[in-house]
Amino acid sequence: MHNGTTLTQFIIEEQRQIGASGDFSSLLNDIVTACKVISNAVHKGALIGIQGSAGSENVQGETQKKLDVITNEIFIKSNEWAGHLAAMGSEEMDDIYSIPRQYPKGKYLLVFDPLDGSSNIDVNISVGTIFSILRSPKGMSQEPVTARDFLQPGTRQVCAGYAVYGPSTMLVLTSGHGVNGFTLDQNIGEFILTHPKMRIPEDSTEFAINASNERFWEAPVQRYVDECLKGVEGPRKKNFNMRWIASMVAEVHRILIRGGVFMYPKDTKDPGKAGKLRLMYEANPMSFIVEQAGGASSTGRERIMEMAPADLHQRVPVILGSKNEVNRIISYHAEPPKASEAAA
Ligand code: AHM
Ligand code: MG
Repeated sequence: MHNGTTLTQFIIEEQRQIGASGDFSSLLNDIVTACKVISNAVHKGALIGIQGSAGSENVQGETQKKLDVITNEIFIKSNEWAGHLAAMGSEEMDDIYSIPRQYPKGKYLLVFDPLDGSSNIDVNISVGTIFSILRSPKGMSQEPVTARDFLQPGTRQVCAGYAVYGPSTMLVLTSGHGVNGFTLDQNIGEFILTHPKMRIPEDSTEFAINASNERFWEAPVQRYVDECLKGVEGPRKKNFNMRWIASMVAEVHRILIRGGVFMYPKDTKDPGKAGKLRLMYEANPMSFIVEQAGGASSTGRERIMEMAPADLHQRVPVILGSKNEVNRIISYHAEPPKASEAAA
């Protein structure tokens, strides 16, 4: 029998400390329920015939997996009814989802990626859910919410979290008072606080990047990775290790546990795209968590959480993780380009 703090207990106690209304706790509870339902579906996998492609594309022009569509639906159904939200935005929906008329409207906005890293589902590698809660600028008024209401910098997030569906299911959360991790006890259906006050080590010798894009990277990222690869013989005078799971949630989770740097930087692969990852429901929530755990998060040129979003589905370069490594990469971006690079 477990004897730890349940997530429900943790949320209610935190709410008492900050004197918040029960609305926020209750919203978080619905999000947690959605993550449990998704965890159950993901773990059943091929047994319930939900792997493979859905035969459709999302707003990014990416092929949707059946589970992308199903998990998006799970998130909507869990969160639309209780009266805490005014609208939702998702990686899987072109437009925002306004709360239907039959339900009361609330004061929060929810943005999410219901199943990040979904290219990993069919090969049975960890995937996750990422979410971010914002206040609706319309407050409790009955005025209709628009996509523009979502375009707030990451510094305004009320709460951010992710669930990682790995060997165990974990939920990691911040509401601006540090980061806490909970593990799902499948037998009792409750998340238990197993990783209180998570901290990212400031130094690290592990980096994560999709090296197949190397020829498209900018000079500062080329330089950083090159110096890591040179190991003890290079300017860093130490050996580095590399990981690439292609599942941002798993990658960020590893960094929260043992440090490291994760990069999906700006590249020239597709000049129309500033990066691969999405600001509102991937980069911002992960940046909030990483910063709250003592890490740093940047595009290389600016703090991600201070960016003024222009679009719900905006893409952004992401460099996050152990503070001293991220700061080093930022400093490389700040150096004037060499004459040969400037001419290129
Ligand atoms: P998705 O939201 O379509 O799953 O894409 C995001 C994922 C991240 O989890 C991961 O870091 C990245 O895409 C991997 O990209 P790549 O396949 O280029 O390595
Ligand atoms: Mg995603």
